[in-house]
Amino acid sequence: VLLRKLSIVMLGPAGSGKTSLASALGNWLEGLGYNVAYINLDPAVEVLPYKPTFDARDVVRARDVMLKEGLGPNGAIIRSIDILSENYEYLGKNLMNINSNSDLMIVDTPGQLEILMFRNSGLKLINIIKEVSKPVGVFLLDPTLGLRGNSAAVVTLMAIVIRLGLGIPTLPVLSKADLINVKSVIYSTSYYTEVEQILDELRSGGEILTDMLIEVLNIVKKYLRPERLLAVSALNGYGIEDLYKAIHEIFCTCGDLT
Ligand SMILES: Nc1nc2c(ncn2[C@@H]2O[C@H](COP(=O)(O)OP(=O)(O)O)[C@@H](O)[C@H]2O)c(=O)[nH]1
Ligand SMILES: [Mg+2]
Repeated sequence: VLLRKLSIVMLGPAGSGKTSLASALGNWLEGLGYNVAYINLDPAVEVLPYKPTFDARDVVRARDVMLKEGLGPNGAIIRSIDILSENYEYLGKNLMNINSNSDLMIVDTPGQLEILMFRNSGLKLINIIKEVSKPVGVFLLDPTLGLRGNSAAVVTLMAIVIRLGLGIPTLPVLSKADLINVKSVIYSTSYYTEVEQILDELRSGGEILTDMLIEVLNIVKKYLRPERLLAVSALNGYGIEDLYKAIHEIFCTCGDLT
């Protein structure tokens, strides 16, 4: 019987901090005595801060594809993910082995989240992870983008979209917490009051799409419970323990039906 263990899947736009957090969270878990497997699914990465247990670049390197097939960087990444997914048997066998020889897997993904979500090859990779483990997604958003109060709403909404698209429970997480005043972005300021205000305006406004917006904002409000929206720093470790607790809580409550 295959025991499907936890895998933590780092998701988010390029530069949001997936690779850094994979390393920081893995280090922290190793410090607790866990045997952590690191799965790199980014065929375009040059330098990794962790030692990959499985490395997509052993199957395909985006740079080689670029040269060989005369593609640009984006085309090369898309083609690389296609090639990776064509090797699903090899991947599945390796990940299955790794799953049984480790306590949990941390999965690092390509910057191009849209490849995972909107291409069959990307979804195939996620399916392999689902077959060999019980994945929990961590959706990272860099809060220094200037979204300010809205970071909370945006990261929560996107995590909901990912949850629907990839079919794995996904936690919204703000990265690079060392660079922000966490309190000002999270239980924010005003974030609740802001949403309440927008809702008030909408209710009295009667604009097109008003009903939809009200419902969307209500969803965001509902999922914005403080214990769900997390901020972490890969640099100084802020929030890593809380993140792991939240991941573990989801892992334990999701139930394994196989
Ligand atoms: N200050 C700070 N910088 C970070 C943190 N995490 C990542 N970075 C930086 O953000 C950039 C992108 O990080 P990376 O982990 O490669 O992002 P990825 O593309 O999502 O894998 C790099 O320059 C990192 O050094 C963090 O927690 N704090
Ligand atoms: Mg990366």
